[in-house]
Amino acid sequence: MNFKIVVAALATLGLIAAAHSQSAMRISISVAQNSHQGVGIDTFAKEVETRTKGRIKVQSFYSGSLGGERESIEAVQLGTQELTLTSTGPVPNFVPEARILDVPFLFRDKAHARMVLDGPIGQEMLAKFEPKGFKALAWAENGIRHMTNSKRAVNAPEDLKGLKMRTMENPVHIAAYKGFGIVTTPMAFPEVFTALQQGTVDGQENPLSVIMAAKFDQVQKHLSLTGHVYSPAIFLMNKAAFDKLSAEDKTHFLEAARVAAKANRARVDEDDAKGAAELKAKGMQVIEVDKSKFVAALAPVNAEFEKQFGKANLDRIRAVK
Ligand code: EAX
Repeated sequence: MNFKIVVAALATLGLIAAAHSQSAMRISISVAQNSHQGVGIDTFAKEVETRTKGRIKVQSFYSGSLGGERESIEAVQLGTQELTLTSTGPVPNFVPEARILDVPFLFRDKAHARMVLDGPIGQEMLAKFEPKGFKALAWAENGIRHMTNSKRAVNAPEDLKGLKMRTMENPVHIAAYKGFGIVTTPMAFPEVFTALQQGTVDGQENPLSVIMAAKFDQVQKHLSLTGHVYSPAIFLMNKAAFDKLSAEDKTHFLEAARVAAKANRARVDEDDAKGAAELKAKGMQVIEVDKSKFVAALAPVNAEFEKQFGKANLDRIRAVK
């Protein structure tokens, strides 16, 4: 046999073996693929693959198939999973400084929140993840949260008293919702549909994007457009996995996350534009509320938050225009 051919054949085999041994990185979300977060991670995976000319592949996992958000963040911190896109719900358990972003009625609207997150305040916050074992690639968006339940129409804050609601595992949300008189039950997202279906809890709160993606209309009757809190999302990567990348690939990952966040936010806007009508068509009662009453009901809790987070820090966020 011609020696050169053997060498060429072995080299080819070697290349194939090398290509195969380079397993894909993993990224997860807790909601379904057909969602604002699905668009986010699918765009990210595609962008990484294109920008690295196929050298690096990212495989997407949806619907909490790798675990809920807290478990995914833990896995990314440990490095058993490279990446996740998560709401900031469980993030304060890892990076306490991020709590301030979950304060109810802090942001005027999505545009305000995006400006804060993409500006100096948000970028300073991303850096706080590094000492905890994460590379925070970019802010993305979960959306503005509204309340649903199966018990009664919630028109005013008084109607919330005694409602048993699932909350995220987030200390700021829990404190605030207790302030409304809600009986709070923190729970990981993958368990929520069944808990609502079985009546373990009466309600939950989430952006329209999540309510639609999770089909909560099948198990919840009343939707109140409370818009009580903005819910950021974040692309997190295991820090060691990021540090191992070449300088060029690091840029590719950061750029991919930025492009993905844009696609994710665009889908949130689409969902917000059509969500109320779509959920109504599916049988939900959609209630426009007087938001100022809900803001007023939280005044005592907000005074607490001002003490806890510092009025100057909250004002710095409020002042962004
Ligand atoms: O990130 O847990 C939640 O309610 C989150 O909003 C949801 O998993 C999407």
